[in-house]
Amino acid sequence: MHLPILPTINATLNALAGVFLVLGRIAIKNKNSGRHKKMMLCAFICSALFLCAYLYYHLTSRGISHYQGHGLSRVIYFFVLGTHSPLAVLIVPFIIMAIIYALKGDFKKHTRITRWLYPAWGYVSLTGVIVYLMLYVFPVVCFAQSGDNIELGYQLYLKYGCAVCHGKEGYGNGPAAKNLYYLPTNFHDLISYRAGTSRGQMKDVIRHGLREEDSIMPSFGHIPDQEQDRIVGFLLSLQEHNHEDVVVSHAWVMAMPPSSQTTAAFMEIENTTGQDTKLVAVSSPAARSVEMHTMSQSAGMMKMQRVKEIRIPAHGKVLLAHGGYHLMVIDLLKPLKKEQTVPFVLQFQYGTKMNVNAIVRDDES
Ligand code: HEC
Ligand SMILES: [Cu+2]
Repeated sequence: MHLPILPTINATLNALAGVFLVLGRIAIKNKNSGRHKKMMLCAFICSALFLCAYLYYHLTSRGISHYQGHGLSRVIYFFVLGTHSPLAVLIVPFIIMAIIYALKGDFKKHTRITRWLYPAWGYVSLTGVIVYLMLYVFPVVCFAQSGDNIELGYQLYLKYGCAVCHGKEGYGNGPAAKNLYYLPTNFHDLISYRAGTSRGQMKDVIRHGLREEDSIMPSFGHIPDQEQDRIVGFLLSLQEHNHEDVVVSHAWVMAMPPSSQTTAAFMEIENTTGQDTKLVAVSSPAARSVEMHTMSQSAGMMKMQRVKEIRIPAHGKVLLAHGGYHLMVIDLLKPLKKEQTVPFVLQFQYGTKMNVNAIVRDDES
């Protein structure tokens, strides 16, 4: 969960101020005025720091944070914020007055102020925390896209027939595409969008179709709202995968005597995104087929075994190397020469493809 640092500090200061206020209140109820003084001083410092940080944040950050919720929660948010901010400023002179009277020993006047200052200050601290939770924490928790949701979005994409035009992998090359005057959008290619690439813009297209007279993109307003969101989540993931997020390095092919028609290829695959991905297929124009293999031990012997996919975890790296995962290059069309490069096409989940050139060299291990 990525939360902005300054608002997080502000919320913490508010929460601390609230705790000190309560402790200070308990102390004075128990007639422990020394402790009361310390606690109220701490509350004052927390609130003063908060006010400075709050002003600093709002003077320096360009955009104002907009609340993302709808309906009742939006009303609550604006009520809470609408009372929190003015009250936070309003109580400052009264806090200072209360402190001055306390220092002078004029406790009659001190309590006259604190009788209502206490709940007001408490309200400001509490609502400071609530505003923060509504603005930064709940949206992240409630709207975060998990890997499962994207998979689900893909299922819905197939279910509602988007693939007929846009293709199974979102490249805009479905079976119906060739009969259309306008090519369906290739979701991997940001330039091919006409209405826009953001979540809201795509949802608008799904709901209303493309509102241009020559458009063929139909309206899918009958799809339930939540399912539209899921589909858009999937489409967004295709855009993300376009941004060089999987990095392949050190690709090489084992040099073999000319008589051998089979060899193996190795490489390092790094996933720099926050989302797991899978290598689902590999091909090469230099061979009839390329299979993904792993080594496993059975009855004390190492054995090769074909696998359907290789998972590359989020922010993780998978090494295709001796004794582990590797690519079997089967039925070479021509014998390979040393130092020659062999092109491979790696295909990842949801159709992201990647070209990799591997160099032919001797086995060094
Ligand atoms: C009948 C074919 C067809 C089907 C089915 C179809 N689309 Fe489209 N879609 C298109 C075409 C064609 C475009 C390109 C826009 C244009 O020029 O009309 C497009 C464009 C889009 C765009 C991008 C709009 C832009 O900014 O350019 C989105 C998003 C989209 N489609 C989503 C979907 C989703 C989601 C589904 C399934 C629920 C779907 N489409 C089903 C034909 C189709
Ligand atoms: Cu093998």
